[in-house]
Amino acid sequence: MVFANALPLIPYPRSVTVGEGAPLRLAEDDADVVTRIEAGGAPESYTIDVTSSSAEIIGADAAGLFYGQQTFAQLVEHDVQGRFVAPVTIADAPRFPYRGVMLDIARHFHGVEVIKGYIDRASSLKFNHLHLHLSDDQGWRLQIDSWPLLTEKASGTSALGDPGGFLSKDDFREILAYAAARHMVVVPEIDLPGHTHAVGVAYPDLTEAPVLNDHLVTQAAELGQDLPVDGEPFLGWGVGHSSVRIRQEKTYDFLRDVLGEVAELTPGPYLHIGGDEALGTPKEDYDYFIERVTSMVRELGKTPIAWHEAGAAEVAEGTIGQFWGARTPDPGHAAAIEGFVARGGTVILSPSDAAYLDMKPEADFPVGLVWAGLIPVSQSYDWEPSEILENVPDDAILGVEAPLWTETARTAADIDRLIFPRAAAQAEIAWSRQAGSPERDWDSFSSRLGALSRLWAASGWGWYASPEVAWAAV
Ligand code: TNX
Repeated sequence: MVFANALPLIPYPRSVTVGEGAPLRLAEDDADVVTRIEAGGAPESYTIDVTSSSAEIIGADAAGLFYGQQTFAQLVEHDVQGRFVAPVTIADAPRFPYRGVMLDIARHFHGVEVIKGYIDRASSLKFNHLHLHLSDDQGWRLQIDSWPLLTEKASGTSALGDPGGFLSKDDFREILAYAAARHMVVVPEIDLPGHTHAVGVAYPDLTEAPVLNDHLVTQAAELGQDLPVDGEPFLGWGVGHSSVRIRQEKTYDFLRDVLGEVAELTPGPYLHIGGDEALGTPKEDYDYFIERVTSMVRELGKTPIAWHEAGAAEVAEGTIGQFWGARTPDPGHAAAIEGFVARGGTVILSPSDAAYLDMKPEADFPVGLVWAGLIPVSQSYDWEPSEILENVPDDAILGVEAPLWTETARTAADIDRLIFPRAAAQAEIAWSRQAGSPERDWDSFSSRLGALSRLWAASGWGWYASPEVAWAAV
């Protein structure tokens, strides 16, 4: 079988030819590895050529060279004499241009150092977009000069009463630069019109009073969490109770300022406006809001992204939809996402029962949620982007994103054990050839995954040692 010979690479490259001869011994400083950029190939593509006497990594662009270096790092082996690489020729290019991870720094605030660590981990797997969820009911996490009370009054706490925090603009710029150096585009999200309880803690006349739904009330009782109280920090994690005031002009003055500052800070092309779980908002108001705010983002010079619910409204032309339904979608969710495509937009796939990094992998796992089911590693690997949404043509799929919501993820160690190893599965789905191709198969993936733990251990990164995988001794 093909996979028995597959090298321990994730995501698996497009073409790998094992060479002949003795391995190449590497100098301590990698001085014998030649790297260069040769324009002309596909964006982000690269080649690697290792013989017994030489090693060369050629990127079609700077990102391609960076990805070639990430692959090369996975090829390096060790023995008593030091480091070596076996002869091999690789030609590689990504399947999708958008390969994202999301980090929610609103439910639990995670600061610059943790975010940089998240970038290190993600970029090593060739993810090229970092979506930052910057605001939610529990806190506002980015400095906004024109509305300073957002961070002064509404960033002090996290879910469960844990400490909060926020990113200053300089912090944000530091993250942008760190991400750019690792070829990751930052996608900022200001979640609207729901998930805005924190806005009302800072500016009460911008938000509606909480609208409680039955699920929220039952869940809060089960978890022993308080219900949201207008104007007070919210320490629980029930959703769907908050909204900005949609039928007043002041809200749009506020949003023009906030989204304007975020757009000005951010060099990338995208601005995510949320749009999910506005459960207490009348449909007419929601539709009016989405139409207006996606157009506003366009006027600010950015491409709007919104969660799939927004596709049921008249989103601005070209708005990108992010699907978070199940791999076998509820018909309503599938219909909503088609709205983006009908208006010239594309789709990012984040199927919650496979790509959600915050779901527990097993029932007694110490962190994580379970609303989309348990997601063992094998299930996280078990999906094919072109097979989720029947009426979305393949060329309308921009890519794949793996979100990490942080209701329960309080520490960097919690983040590690939720994202690894399942982020590696999403990386392969986003980069490698489609399901059914050689190596894009659980037996191959899981055996290659077992070897990756060496690299993670050497980098000081934690992971969940799933019993489904035969892990290499580290
Ligand atoms: C659903 S996915 C949400 C988030 C929660 C998450 C927890 C989405 C667009 N909304 O508000 O944090 O579930 O898994």
